Amino acid sequence: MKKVWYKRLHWQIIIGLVLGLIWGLVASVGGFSDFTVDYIQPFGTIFINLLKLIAVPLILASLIVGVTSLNDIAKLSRMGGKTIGIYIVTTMLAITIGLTVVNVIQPGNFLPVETQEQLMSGYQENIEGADQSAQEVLDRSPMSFLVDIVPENFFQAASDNGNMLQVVFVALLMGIGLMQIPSEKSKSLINFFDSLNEVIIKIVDLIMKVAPYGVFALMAGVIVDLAGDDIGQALDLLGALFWYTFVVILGLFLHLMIVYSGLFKLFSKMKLRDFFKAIRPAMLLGFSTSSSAATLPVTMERVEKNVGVDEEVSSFVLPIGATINMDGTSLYQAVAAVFIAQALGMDLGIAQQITIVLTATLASIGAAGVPGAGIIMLVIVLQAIQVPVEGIALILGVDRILDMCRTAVNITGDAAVAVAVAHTEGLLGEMHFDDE
Ligand code: DAS
Repeated sequence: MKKVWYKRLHWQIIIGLVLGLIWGLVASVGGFSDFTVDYIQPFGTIFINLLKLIAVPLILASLIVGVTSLNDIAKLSRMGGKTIGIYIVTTMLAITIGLTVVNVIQPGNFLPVETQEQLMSGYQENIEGADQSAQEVLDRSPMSFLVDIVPENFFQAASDNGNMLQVVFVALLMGIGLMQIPSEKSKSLINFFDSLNEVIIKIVDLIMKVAPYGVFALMAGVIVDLAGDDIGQALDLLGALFWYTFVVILGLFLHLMIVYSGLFKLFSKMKLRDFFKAIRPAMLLGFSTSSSAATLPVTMERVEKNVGVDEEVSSFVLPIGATINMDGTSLYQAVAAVFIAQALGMDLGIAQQITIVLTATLASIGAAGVPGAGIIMLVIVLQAIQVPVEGIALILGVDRILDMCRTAVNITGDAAVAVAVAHTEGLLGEMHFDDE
């Protein structure tokens, strides 16, 4: 039975966002800010802690499964190598577009400096070496980021939430190690991580069910924290969030127009307009479900029947793409990381921006094709550039709207790569449209 609109999770999250904003503003002028800070904001902290809790096992399991599956793909055929290569290139181009747009428009700097300082002071204790100023931490030698990636002992990485990149490093090492041993020996361990990955994705699903309440509490808390002295600061944050949302959507639009039309000019001479017309139902389903995995059957049907990609290519490229190729998510993570740093008054140097390219690429490979996966993996990127993960509270309210947009782009990217691979394999047929 079709769910009534307000029963759908993304509408519930948007309702949570709006009610949280209203509560925060009314509490500030109505004099019950303390009640909000003492009894409502903690639920927002719990939600953030849930995201941090799940990040380590999600990264470990999904990256190990992702890396070992990349190995199978590359081994399987020349098509595998081509597919992975184009996935990585389009993902890095997406991140570069995101970084360019967010550094040019600088949405976080729409916040007055005193607001940025107030926000940062709230998170200061979470920066390594709390007595150091945030900028001093960032100004440490660029090599310190590299040194911090390698944990001193195998299990410290998983336990020490201080540096998620260590978890990534351990996961990559495990994946590479697993590829070096005979498959009869590695199969059981890979199956273990595969099952763990499934369990974690179910837990992500459960966490997302409480997202409306978490978003309500976070937004109420953020507004009260900011508006404590002056409601104008809360309104400044809303203004900055508007520009942040605009930057993400602009970046996603530019990526669609520039990267995929460039890909078709190189590999298929297909018109972008026709391509979008052929896969529009899949894009819309991805937008409304915020899940690449849930949309996969429709993506495959549209790519095969309407775009003309042979099943031999689509049945190979699309399932992998739904799992490890997320151009929209990687672009969003780059923008979100820089926006949070800007909003906290932190100037990121070139070393941190390069770190974002690398970690957002990995984070998007590790992100599962389910609602909310992208913001959980954003934890890696923030930890890598030493921006307080609590800054996620600033953007969580609008995350679901952006999840819908970035998922639609993720799906489009998978389909575009399927066209490119099919063309080079001589397996791209005629297009068919519904009105034909
Ligand atoms: N919702 C994820 C997907 O299905 C993307 C994300 O969360 O960033 O692609």
